Amino acid sequence: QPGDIDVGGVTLRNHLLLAAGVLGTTGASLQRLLKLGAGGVVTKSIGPEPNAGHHGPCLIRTECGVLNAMGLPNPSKNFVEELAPLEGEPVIVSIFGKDPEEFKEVAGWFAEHAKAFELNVSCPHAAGYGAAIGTDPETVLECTRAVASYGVPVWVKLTPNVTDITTIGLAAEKGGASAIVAINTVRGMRISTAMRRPVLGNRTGGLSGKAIFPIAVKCVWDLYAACTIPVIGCGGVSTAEDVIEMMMAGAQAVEIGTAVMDDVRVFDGIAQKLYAKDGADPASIVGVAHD
Ligand code: RRO
Repeated sequence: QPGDIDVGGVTLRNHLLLAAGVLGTTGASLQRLLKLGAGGVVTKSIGPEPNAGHHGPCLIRTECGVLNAMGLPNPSKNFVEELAPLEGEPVIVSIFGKDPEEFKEVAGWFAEHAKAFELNVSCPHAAGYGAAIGTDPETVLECTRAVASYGVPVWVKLTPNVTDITTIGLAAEKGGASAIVAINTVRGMRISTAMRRPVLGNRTGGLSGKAIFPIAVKCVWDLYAACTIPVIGCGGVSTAEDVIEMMMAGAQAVEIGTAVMDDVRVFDGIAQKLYAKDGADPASIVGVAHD
């Protein structure tokens, strides 16, 4: 293990984080992932009202990844009690709202428990939330500024479903973000030919997993070139090679989501390769592909 890593105002135990959404709904599962070698963990996104989520099917596997339309299920303010046993641990609380006021309200509940906030302005299938916010630079700036007022570091998770992701990254930076996380899921859908209708209950959803890795690498590459604050890579990472590639594109740390669904020991497996004695220090490869 590499020892403490400082990224975006947070001290992590290694360069690998649990991505938002996967196994981040209870304090016990977050703790388990830390024990299994995650250097930090991001919670499931929490919003202003308790919410049961979309009707099923909410998640399907495809040949190249996973398609989900969970629909932002979350216990809202009640999530505070899940975090109490995790005091002092590298926990990043993912939050969403429909405007800067809602983001600020939700952040207020967790300001004493979060090592950082990750602003989810990028869910691809959330009416009024998510990508509706994350595609407008001015709104991203204002949501970031509102949450940054608590003095807790703010990471902003971006959607790839835009023409130019750097415009949004620069807006987050101007709003006072400490890091940018790229990317959330890519809009997609499947249709059952037998049933002649969309498979997901919500019809459309977000694609994660291997298929989106090249999209994520390109977004990290562009953000690294355009922004000053650290970029954290996310999207389809499942091997140590993927982590190294993300870092060469410019990521200072990497989040892993879909691959955890296949194997909860993925963090340990990657760390063993990433921190092998004869390997290069991962910090020394950040952005080298731009040279
Ligand atoms: O809950 C979801 O449906 C969801 C969210 Br909040 C998100 O940010 N990204 C995603 O693919 N699904």
